[in-house]
Amino acid sequence: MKLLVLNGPNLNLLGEREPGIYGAASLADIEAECQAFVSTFGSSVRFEQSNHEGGLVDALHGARHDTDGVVLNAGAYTHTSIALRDAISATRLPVIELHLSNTHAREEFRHTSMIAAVVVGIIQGFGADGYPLALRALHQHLSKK
Ligand code: CA2
Repeated sequence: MKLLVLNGPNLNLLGEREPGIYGAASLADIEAECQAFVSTFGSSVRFEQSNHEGGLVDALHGARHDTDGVVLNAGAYTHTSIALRDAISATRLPVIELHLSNTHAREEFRHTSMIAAVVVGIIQGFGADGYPLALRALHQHLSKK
């Protein structure tokens, strides 16, 4: 299976700031762990990150012909982006929504997800461990199709 991990705005700064909320691992650390993890079940994974809403939409469009499924941490666009929701619906890619933090334990404006209704499922609150958890969930989901 060909999988994509797509990260949104500011997640390129992971490990540099706010370790109390987002943990100490950098995006490169997370990518290395994901790479090792998916190789245990014979899949491949690639990674993209964009700080721009349109960049995330483009990445989903670009994935639609050669990718089986996506783990998406859309960052703050989770709470605002109808364009991202439409892109998930339009591409019909199976997407697992992921958050490092438990957004429901945080500010009210983080309690709403614009994409929740069009994703397969959501993993949040487990820090960087959420990435391999989400890849496992995506793999299981795709295996049943
Ligand atoms: O918990 C998550 O993974 C979030 O998607 C992270 C977003 C936030 O807007 C969402 O509500 C929940 C923010 C990512 C910011 O990343 C930073 C990384 C290092 C330092 C500061 C911010």
